[in-house]
Amino acid sequence: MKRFLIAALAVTTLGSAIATAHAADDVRSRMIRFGYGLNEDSNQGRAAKVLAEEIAKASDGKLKVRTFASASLGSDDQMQNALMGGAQEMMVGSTATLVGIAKEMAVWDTPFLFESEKQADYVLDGPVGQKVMDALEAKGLVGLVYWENGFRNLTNNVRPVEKMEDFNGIKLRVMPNPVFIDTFKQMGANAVPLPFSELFTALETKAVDGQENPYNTILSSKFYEVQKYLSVTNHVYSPWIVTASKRWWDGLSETEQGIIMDAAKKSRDSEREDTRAEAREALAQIEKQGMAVNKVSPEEIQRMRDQAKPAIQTVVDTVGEPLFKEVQAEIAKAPK
Ligand code: 2Q2
Repeated sequence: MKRFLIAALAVTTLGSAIATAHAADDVRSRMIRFGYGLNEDSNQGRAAKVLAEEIAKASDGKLKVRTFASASLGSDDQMQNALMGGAQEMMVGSTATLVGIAKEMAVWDTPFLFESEKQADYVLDGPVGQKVMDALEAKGLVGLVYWENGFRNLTNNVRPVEKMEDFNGIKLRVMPNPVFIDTFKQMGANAVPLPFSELFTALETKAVDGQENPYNTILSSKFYEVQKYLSVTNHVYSPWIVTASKRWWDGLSETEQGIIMDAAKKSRDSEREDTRAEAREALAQIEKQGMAVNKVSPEEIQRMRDQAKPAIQTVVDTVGEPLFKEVQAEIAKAPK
């Protein structure tokens, strides 16, 4: 009996030793460089920290994420190229800056596409959101999850934008993307494409008069220091997307990929919660910082929607009618 117990114990110990060795083999010590454009003290920075912590926790510290804020590894475009070439492992950035790489991404730039965050979550996390993400693979990128950047609003130094004509002559920085350029040209603005990393300086030196971004970014990037008017338009919902270098990703074990994917989903859920909580408080804070805020009337928003229609056609021409329609069908099914 005693001998049997010892034998059984030995087998169990040996078994778990083998299991441990196997798991250890599956997760190697790795350093993951994760870059992003906003500063550390932003919704993007906080979520990057969550992602790094979750990955460390699930890998017993073997997968170490080093985060690089404020575009210190480069602008969105530069980082995307580094990922494709395998010189950087991961990043988060705007889907809008990926359009030159995967044209399907332009579908998210459709002006006034989503009406609520709930609708956006449903479509982005559903099959069509996945399909758009999958278009990155052939280009050397792996899309993991969408985070929320949010509904975009307008700031400038010339005048409060209360009606469409107020856009006239405003030099407006837009994301380097054909749909954004087109949308604001339609409005009558002088649309100037610039990477986000150059935006604060461009506003400060008056190279441009204005820009458009969610409340969270206007606050965390301190645009209130260099901008006078904020006009509430909610003209488009911007997602962020967490991506990995496919070259690097393909060399990971399934266990490692699973750990990173699970952590990415956790970061997505907490990032959206954090972003929405911050957005609810942000406008009051922006006003406190001295910006003059005006809400554009529903009638004027409707005029802007009508005026933006040619830009919607640009989206359809870019992504193809089938994908555009698929997105519309998902929106129709989505909760409001
Ligand atoms: O205006 C922009 O470019 C921003 O909305 C984005 O947040 C920006 O591109 C970030 O992705 C920077 O990492």
